[in-house]
Amino acid sequence: MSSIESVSHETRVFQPSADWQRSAAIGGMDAYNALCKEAETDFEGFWARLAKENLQFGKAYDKVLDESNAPFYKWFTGGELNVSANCLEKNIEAGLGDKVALIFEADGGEVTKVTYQQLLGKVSRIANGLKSLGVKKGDRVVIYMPMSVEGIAAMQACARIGAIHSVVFGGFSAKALQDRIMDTGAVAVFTADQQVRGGKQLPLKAIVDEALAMGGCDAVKNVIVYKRTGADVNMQAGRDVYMHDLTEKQSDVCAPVMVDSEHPLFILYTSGSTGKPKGVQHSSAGYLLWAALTMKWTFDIKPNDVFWCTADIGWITGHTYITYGPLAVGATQIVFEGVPTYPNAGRFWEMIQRHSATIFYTAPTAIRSLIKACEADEKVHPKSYDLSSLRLMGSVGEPINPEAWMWYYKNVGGEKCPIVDTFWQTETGGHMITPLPGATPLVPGSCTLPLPGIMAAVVDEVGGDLPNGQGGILVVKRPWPSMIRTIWGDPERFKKSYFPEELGGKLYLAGDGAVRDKVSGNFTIMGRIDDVLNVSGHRMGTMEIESSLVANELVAEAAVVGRPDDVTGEAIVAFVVLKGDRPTGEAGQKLALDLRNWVGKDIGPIAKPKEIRFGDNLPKTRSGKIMRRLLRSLAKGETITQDTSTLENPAILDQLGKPL
Ligand code: 6R9
Repeated sequence: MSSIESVSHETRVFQPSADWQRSAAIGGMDAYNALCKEAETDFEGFWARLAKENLQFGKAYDKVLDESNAPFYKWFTGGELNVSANCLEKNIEAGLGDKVALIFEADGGEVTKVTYQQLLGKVSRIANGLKSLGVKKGDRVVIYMPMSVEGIAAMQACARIGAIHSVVFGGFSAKALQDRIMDTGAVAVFTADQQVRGGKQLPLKAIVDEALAMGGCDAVKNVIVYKRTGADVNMQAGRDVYMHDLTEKQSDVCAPVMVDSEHPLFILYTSGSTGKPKGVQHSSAGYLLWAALTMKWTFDIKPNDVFWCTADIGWITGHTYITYGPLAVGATQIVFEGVPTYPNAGRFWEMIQRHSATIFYTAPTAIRSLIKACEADEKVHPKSYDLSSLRLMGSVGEPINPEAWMWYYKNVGGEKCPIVDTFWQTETGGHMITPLPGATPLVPGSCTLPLPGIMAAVVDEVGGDLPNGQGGILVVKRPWPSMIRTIWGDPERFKKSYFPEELGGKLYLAGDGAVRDKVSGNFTIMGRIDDVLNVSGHRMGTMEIESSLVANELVAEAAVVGRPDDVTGEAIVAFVVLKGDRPTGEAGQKLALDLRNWVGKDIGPIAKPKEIRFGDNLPKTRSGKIMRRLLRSLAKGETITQDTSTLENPAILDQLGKPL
């Protein structure tokens, strides 16, 4: 793996084949350039045309883009639609009722197929069930569920009645769940008795009980429990109901509730640079338009494709490229409950073979861990499987290093499948910068060019354009339909976080650094410029983890930084000052373990620091600011060559430089 980090200057370029150029939704750079031109010359006309081709409105909109209250942009105002009807009835009316929508594969390997007609029935019964509990348009519903047909159907059911869902990833703790239930003011929570991953059962309902018992969740009237394993769980009379009991007596017809184009479809929490996660609010029409369109443009989705996005519905990738995008375009997709390494690290390849997947979309961290696994065991190497059904592959969540890209290209794609390295964010709703498989020359490690209509740019600290070749701040200069609308309950924070005055107040600040290639103009993402880490493709705020650590009664102060990691991209390293004496040896190891588990319990296992070091103090400037750049060097094991003259206490560096 060491060779992977050593490649820095990328000269390899892979041109789209003639076949791809002929058959793709956007075939060739001329077609791409023409679309970009159309967006530049008639911005609103461009989006109006695409909305007409991709969305079914119940009531026509009056205005494409309302900028009167910028940066609170509004799209397709005055229009009404239903997102679930756009994903279900629309396809059934087009003759796809018997087409398989979902191929669900359980952790243990059992396969269930659900057609569009069947899915409509399921969604409608859940929607009617919600209505029978009194849930109505605009109410918030938290979904804390495993990867399942029921999880997707619950999201669609909310959309059907205009309830706003907020999915919380099944790996988050009771505390994190409680925070989100309180912040949204949810009236109902969907969960399962247990979640099954890698052959292990994990409690979900018990965690919901714990979250609700913490208080502050009085708005929750009902907990709807999907029976996944049949394990014994506590059911509180009058509050808790099994999903099958709620839905089996319901009609499978439920008229979709029309909502305004701007009606919030969902709230999804993500980490920012302060301690409190942000509830990213998305719209209905604009969001759905981009979900559908990027399925066509980036993934070139065709009627016979078998699409597979390996994300969890608890993340934005699972929202846009499982629950909404593939269904909006009438695709067949694989939904997977388990993990890539169970029963062995060949699971992904075996599933591609079993279901003849044609489009495969996963994260660099998964690829890197599978490279390691197959280096150790030939049997789980992709070459031991028939992957010839694949025609296109994608990557998302973090930068993909060129060597992992090459391995994916050669060993999984057989050197014939383009890779779309899709840069985007929870806030952007869908892809922003990505190659198009029939047009863009591919460069390993670069997400290449913005999609048509996305005015991405690299600027300096005051918002001035930078020339290609010069690294800077990634921004988007014009609004786009699927952009974040606000932070739930905190419009001021929305403005400050994403449209900062320092940049002039009009540019969308992505939070990443980027550089464009001098010749091609290709973008390469250089990582976050704020205090956000990317661990296995999951965003974690350093402040969030620090707050958790200092909430422990033994901890006086904590600083968290990221360190490059072969498999997870970044690893969390925490520097901790205790209220009592600094422990060493075994006592130190023991306390480090306790604190890791503390954070795991407080936020969730994904937030556990990989390493903890104890010090008598932290390196601070004379004004008391923690010098994180020094801590980053120490975490990497580098000798400090930076200027430390502004440091209050230089001796501390020795102490913090050594692992426990
Ligand atoms: C979709 C998703 C967003 C952050 C983003 C950036 C990083 C995502 C990337 C990428 C380089 C890519 N990121 N895709 N960096 N190349 N193709 O991951 O959303 O969880 O909100 O994370 O992830 O740093 O700002 P989210």
